[in-house]
Amino acid sequence: MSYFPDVPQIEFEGPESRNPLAFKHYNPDEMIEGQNMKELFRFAVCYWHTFRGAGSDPFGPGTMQRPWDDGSESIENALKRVDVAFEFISKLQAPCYCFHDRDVAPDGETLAEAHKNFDTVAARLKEKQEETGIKLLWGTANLFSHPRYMHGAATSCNADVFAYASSQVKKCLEVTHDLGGENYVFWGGREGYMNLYNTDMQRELDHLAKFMHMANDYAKEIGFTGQFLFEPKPKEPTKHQYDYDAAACMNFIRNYGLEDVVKLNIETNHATLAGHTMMHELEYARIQNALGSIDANTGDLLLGWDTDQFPTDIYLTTQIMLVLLEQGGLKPGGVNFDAKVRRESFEPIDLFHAHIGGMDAFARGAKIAATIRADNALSDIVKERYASYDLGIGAKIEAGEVGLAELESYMLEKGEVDPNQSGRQEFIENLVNQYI
Ligand code: XUL
Ligand code: CO
Repeated sequence: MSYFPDVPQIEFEGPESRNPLAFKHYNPDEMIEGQNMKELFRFAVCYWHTFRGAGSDPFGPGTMQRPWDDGSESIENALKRVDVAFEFISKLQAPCYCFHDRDVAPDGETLAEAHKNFDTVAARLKEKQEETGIKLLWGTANLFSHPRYMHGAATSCNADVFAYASSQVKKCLEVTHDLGGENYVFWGGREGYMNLYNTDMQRELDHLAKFMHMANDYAKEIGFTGQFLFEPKPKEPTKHQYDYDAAACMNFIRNYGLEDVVKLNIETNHATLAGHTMMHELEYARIQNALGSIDANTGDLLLGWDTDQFPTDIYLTTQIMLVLLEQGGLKPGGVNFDAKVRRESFEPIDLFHAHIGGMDAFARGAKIAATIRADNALSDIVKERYASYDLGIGAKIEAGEVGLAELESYMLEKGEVDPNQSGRQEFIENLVNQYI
């Protein structure tokens, strides 16, 4: 039984191919800086947008045609979706997938029923993983959709909600562990606030830290050695999310002694909502040894909300890959397409076009970034720009050999600084264009 009978296995055909159902640049076996593309990207398909997204927006209901889905919350429907998902992911040659507990399995009237549903569907997921070799990049618990989470989960003012969220995470950690998940994500859903008049920020942050330590203790207890990841996001749904950006997350992580426990899952459109570029967020995380994984998508500068579009911009993927290659890849993390097809792209085939385009955009970005790096085109410029710190007074500053008094004597004797050099911004932008 095939759910995509008209779609063949998607293969690499090369840049000259005009086949929309073929890769032009993503070639799983092609080597980039010593790793094949499959291992370099570790592409993941996300369950929520791809298999649960119906295409609704604030102005109207869903538009998606998903002939296999009867729209119900039955176990049968959920199990059938697993078969659809694994056929899709296999045909796409994506090595991994990601889920929230409530994407894959129906919620229950009670927590016990929800756990039971999750177990039933997880058993099918496991079977399919074994059959296809597809791996779970990360699991996560949905601690934001159900109305009980209206005030947040770990930062809710209601202690019972904290307890419910903890139970959900406990279960989801167990299932993720059982499915061999390599990471576990905490996106802070509704962990934030709308108004400080009714909010005890200190208490909420302390609670969030307690929650993370409990999760870590439990992960150790069950032998889950996967990487914990925070996913920064500045706004949506709350006005101010606690995990605003990589810097805010790092401060929280250090403040509460979680630096050996949590890294970051950086998402493109979350970076731009925070007023940063993706490259900024990635580099900020990388230099602190906290870049764990990425959620690949893009926003729309004119719309300005979290549109979760598929990434097709080669400049964007080139910038991302410059940072990822500098780090030597993301393992055990990967590139998860937290992206959805547009509401107007309602046919199943659009799911293939979207993912193929995203994978090709990353492959192309990687090839461009690798050439820039092989030529030392940017690194030579950067090295040269800071050369004054390699010798003389700069070297002494870096080595901690001088203080303000020595620097004053140095400058009193010298009188004026060596002339500044041009930053050559336009020259460098032109140079990058030569590689694109
Ligand atoms: C929300 C978002 C989530 C997380 C997982 O903006 O990105 O889908 O990736 O909870
Ligand atoms: Co995300």
